[in-house]
Amino acid sequence: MNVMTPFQATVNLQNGVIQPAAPIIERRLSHMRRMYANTAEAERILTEEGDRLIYEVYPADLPEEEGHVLYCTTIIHPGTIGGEFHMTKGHYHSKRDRGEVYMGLAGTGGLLLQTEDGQTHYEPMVAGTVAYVPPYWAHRTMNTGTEPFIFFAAWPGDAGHDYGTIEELGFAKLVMQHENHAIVTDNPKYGA
Ligand code: M6P
Ligand code: ZN
Repeated sequence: MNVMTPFQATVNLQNGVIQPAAPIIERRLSHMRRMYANTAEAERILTEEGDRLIYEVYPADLPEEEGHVLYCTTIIHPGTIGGEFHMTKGHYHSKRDRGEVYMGLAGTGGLLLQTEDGQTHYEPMVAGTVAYVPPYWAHRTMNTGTEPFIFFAAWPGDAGHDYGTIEELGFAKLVMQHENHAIVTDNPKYGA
């Protein structure tokens, strides 16, 4: 039996920084250039404006093993690409029957979910929203506001991240800016 010493960490509720934490993960537009529906606009931004920082993840320094509960914060910076809100890559869990829980800490955002058998779901999120990701649902979050959108996440240590399925197929829905709010539209490229 490997008994870990209990510990605590602090989440800064204004900027999402966890201390102590493992090294920060930075996701820039170049890491997800084909994930935005308007790929031409993504390429234009990369060429003319540079490699935008889309989001950052502060992960707890914990083993990715069965029995542990992993956690992190994610900070998605505000902005759009061809009208599509800045978002995470999104993933299924490698072990599909593992769930996850999110809690909004600051800003305004959304959680887009889908299953492999074609169900889709969208939940808006603000500070204090607890959104549950049941087993089998792929999940992606987006910033639908004008300030950083910050949320906390916790999930089973052996869940794993499957990015490949989303990289290949995308999400069936897009979350787009329409006047001053978010609308969920069909992804014309989904399954194409
Ligand atoms: C949430 C959790 C993390 C995930 C992060 C960024 O905080 O689901 O596991 O890493 O969002 O999302 P992604 O890994 O899809 O880029
Ligand atoms: Zn997850």
